[in-house]
Amino acid sequence: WAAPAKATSGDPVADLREAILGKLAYVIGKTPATARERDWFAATALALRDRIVDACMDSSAKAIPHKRVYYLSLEFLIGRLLSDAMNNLGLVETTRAALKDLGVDLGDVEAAEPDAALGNGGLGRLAACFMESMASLSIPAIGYGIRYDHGLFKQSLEDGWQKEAPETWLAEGNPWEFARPESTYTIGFGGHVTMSAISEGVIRRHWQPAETVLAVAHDVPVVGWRGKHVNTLRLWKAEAEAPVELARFNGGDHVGAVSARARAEAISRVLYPSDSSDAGQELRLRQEYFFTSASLQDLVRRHVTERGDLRTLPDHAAIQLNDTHPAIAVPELMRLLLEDHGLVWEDAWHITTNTLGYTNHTLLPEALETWSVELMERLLPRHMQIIYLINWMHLEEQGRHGRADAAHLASVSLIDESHGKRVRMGHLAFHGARRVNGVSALHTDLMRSTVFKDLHALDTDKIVNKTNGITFRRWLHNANPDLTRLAVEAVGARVLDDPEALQGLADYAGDAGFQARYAAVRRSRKEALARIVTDRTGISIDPSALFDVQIKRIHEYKRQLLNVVETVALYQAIKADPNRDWTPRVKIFGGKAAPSYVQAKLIIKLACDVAKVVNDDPDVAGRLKVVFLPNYSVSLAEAIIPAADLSEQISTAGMEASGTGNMKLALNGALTIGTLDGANIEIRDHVGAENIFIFGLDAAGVQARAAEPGYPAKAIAASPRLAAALDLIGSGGFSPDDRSRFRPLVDDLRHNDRYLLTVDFDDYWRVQREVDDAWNKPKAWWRSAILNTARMAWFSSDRSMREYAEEIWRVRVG
Ligand code: DL6
Repeated sequence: WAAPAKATSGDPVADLREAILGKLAYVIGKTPATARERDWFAATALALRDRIVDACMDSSAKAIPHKRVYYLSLEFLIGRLLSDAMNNLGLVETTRAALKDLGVDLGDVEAAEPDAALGNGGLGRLAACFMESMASLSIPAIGYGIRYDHGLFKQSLEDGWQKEAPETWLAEGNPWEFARPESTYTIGFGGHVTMSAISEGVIRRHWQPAETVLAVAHDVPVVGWRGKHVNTLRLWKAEAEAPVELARFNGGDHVGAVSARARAEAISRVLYPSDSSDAGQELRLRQEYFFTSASLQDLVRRHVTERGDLRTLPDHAAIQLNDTHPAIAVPELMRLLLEDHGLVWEDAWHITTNTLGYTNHTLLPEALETWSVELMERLLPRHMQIIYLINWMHLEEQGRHGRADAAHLASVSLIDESHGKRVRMGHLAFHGARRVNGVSALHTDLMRSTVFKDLHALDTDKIVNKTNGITFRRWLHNANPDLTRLAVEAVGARVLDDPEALQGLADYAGDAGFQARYAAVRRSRKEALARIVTDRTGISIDPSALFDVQIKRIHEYKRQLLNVVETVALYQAIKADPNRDWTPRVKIFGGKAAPSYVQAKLIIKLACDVAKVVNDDPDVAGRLKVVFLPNYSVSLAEAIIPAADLSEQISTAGMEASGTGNMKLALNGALTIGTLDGANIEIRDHVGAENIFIFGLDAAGVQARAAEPGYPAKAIAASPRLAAALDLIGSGGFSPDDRSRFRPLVDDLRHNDRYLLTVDFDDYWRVQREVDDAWNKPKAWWRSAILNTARMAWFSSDRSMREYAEEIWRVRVG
């Protein structure tokens, strides 16, 4: 099948202009005179979507792919899609010209697109980058997730306190998606399990759910670079089987008549706003099972239609579990194979364990998902039986290998019995997968030596490392077109197709003329960001100051507090010696705190209170400013990253699995100040130790120091600078209206300090002053910045995807 032929004038701009006008009139029902920017956006998106469909029809007209990747993720933080689509179709300038003909500015149209914030942070954004890269590499793939009505909450700051409001990206529809009601699956919950004997000694079990919900597919096409290949992001919307209980309605119970519908639809209503686990919340488990079951039913049906025999599933499907959120896939795939398709246990287990892969994204104990057996038995009784059986066989196997000691069995068991019985979803995913991967070299090593130590010992080939990556199409080409143009002029257009070509920029790193042009690009991005900052916060900042940026979720282990305390110490130092030659800095923060995360919200408030005092103090004017930009999002990141001079990656070593913001900032030429954590280590190895500022304890040092009793008190006693900063914060120096407001933060640092902020503080201060000195040597600074851009090619998500394809999925690229 091919797309219907369209009449073309031979003039691409005129064709697109007419297509946009047609959509505006016949789909949106507006004239150019009455159209708002949002209408122009929808018309433009629809016109471009047609081009994507053309490309898609071309690619799906090809033979059924030998093997597909199914990427299951509870989060896809895709952001805006218009610039991706235009760029990958090679239509940026055509679209700009077509809209210009109509008196419309492309920038305004792009700004009218709501961010699809279907994710919290790193994990969700990684999934979005991977989808784009798979399409660009022509890896046949379907991403499966949830079509949340409301993505990540909108953050506002009221007097520095984070307030949350619902996000409404679907309020005016989504022009990118196709509803596919024909792909609807029934998802069960609760109920009981019945048994029937099918022959002597063979018993079949059947789940009889008490409640069912429909999962309805909505497809968003994902077009790859140069429009060569289109994949699908299939998002499930929850619907009730009956939209209204008529008998109840007719009986006068008008609200009760739609209560089942409300309960069903609640599943895809809101994204959980925590980037660590929401264990214990029943709705979360319902979300996880809902999208996992729908996705598995869909891919099993596709396989049966295309190939007939389910035994060949591992040859034609690779299912990747993005963290443990879809880990229920292990018993669900078993259930589908056993119950719906009549396979025997051994075959079903062979298929399952040769089809699934599992990516771990965190080792923080509080973020490792577990579900109480009681809840699982109530919500998913058949799955709990299957998990018990898998576990029984797994533990029996240990016995056969002479490892039946209680400590070993407790460590490898899928059930944690230390605080009531809970299913360890990480262990379940690990045991059910053929390959398990970490997301940076350090993180993978720590997986092997800590959380999964004993499971790893059972099969030392299972854990592999796949360091994260980012798509350069979005994070360089789209976010920083001026820098991209400069790169193309310097080393040729092949940089657009092959990130490795960026290496060629190294030849220009010391070239004064090139440095000036590189610096001019940065300057223009900083001016643009300064306008955004003034618009959104009323604070004016000087683009010639060093822009020091920390943008990410607010979390204690990411140590925004370390940065704020250092800011306070710097403020004190400037006030004590105002005539010194201080390096002008603007500290820029952005990020959301989980709504229930009290300490994180207090850290935001502290940053805002410090900003108020510092920015109003004439003694530090021109030397230090502090900004907390509200409502951090993918599109705000696209504006901040090209404007950053310094990238703060200062997590406690061993705690940040990888990071991907660190990669985006370094690619755009910000120098990193960071700890030896996550992918920072690999970034240092690539950009060179002389082009990055490393400080603090490494992961082994953290472990050792954390075991020393009283380490925070010792560190504070040894650092008058840190002590003074903490005294000022703790005594209300930034909160005259409530002098004890920040006592909980300071007391925690003094007595607990789980994230070793006090221990790393002095080294952080020292290296920050090295940064000051380096900034004052522009020739060397720009050389380092250019070398960062030149040497980040390895962090392309195309590289990550190639590695997954070859070593985990065993699927052909291209
Ligand atoms: O792997 C993507 C991303 C890493 O870069 C971050 O280091 C890590 O914190 C993040 N994890 C999450 C939530 N984790 N869980 N579960 O976003 O993953």
